[in-house]
Amino acid sequence: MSRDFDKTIVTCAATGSVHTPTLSPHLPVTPEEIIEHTVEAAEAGASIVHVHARDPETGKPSSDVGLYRKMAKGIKDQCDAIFCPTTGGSVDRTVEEAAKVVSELEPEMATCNLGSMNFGLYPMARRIDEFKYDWERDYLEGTKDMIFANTFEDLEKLFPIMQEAGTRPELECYDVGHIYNLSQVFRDGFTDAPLRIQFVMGILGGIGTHPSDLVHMKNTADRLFDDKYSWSVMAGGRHEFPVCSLGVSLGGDARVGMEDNLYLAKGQIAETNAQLVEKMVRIIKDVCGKEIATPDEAREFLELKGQDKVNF
Ligand code: KMH
Ligand code: ZN
Repeated sequence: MSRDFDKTIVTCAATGSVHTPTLSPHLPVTPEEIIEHTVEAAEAGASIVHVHARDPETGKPSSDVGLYRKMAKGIKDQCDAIFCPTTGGSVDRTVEEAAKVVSELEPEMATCNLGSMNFGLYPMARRIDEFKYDWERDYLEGTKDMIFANTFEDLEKLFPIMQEAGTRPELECYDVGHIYNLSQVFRDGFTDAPLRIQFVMGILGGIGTHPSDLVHMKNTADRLFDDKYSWSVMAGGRHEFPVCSLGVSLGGDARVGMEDNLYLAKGQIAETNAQLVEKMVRIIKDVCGKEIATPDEAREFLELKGQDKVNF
């Protein structure tokens, strides 16, 4: 992939649906907390903010579009970061439920997951003796017998909804097969260039976090999509910073945040998402020698419709 744009786009994924509140007392849960974390992350250099909703009382992942609308508005009132909600984060919702955030809010970007897979969160439950909320243990342990389903039929439903809303999909590829799945739906005309891929590394059920894993993902996408795509990378847990640093060195963009990783360093829990973004920004500037893209620079590069065309 050739890339004229030489700045790096940082995404902050502030809360997600992988971690549960007991794993970090700092995980933002209410719309107000998520807004505060993402606005601070944007001030620290994130030009895209990726958001999941959680039940404000219990912290459980939620598909309530009202919560998404509240967060989207709150973030837009305070900063110009690109709002990119999930369409797949919670494992137990249908494609129709997940797509409502797109058809109702018409955001500039939203995620789109490219394949079905195991999604094992259950090892995290072993670290905890006592959970804060009743749902957490079952939620994590239940992933031992759970399939994260994103079938071709689901994709063929989701892409037209995105197209209709003018929302650019952020194409989540958790393994090499997902890149081939994307190639199929791209050739079938369900989504257009420029493609924006997120390489998701280190989910139990997907590809690992070894440097050669990332190089293999990139080489495969280069071969299949050449200059029709750009990419960002994220990695779970302690692999976040090493893998993102490699990704930026290879010409990609980086995603950090509490959705993927709760620690700034071994034994040092992050208190805010902005701290994770600040660390990534330092690495990008000081180690990789690159500059950080502003939200408007990211919009132009990713060919987004603009903040004035969203419905929130
Ligand atoms: N939860 C991450 C592993 C999404 O939200 O649709 C990937 C993700 C996908 O962020
Ligand atoms: Zn997500």
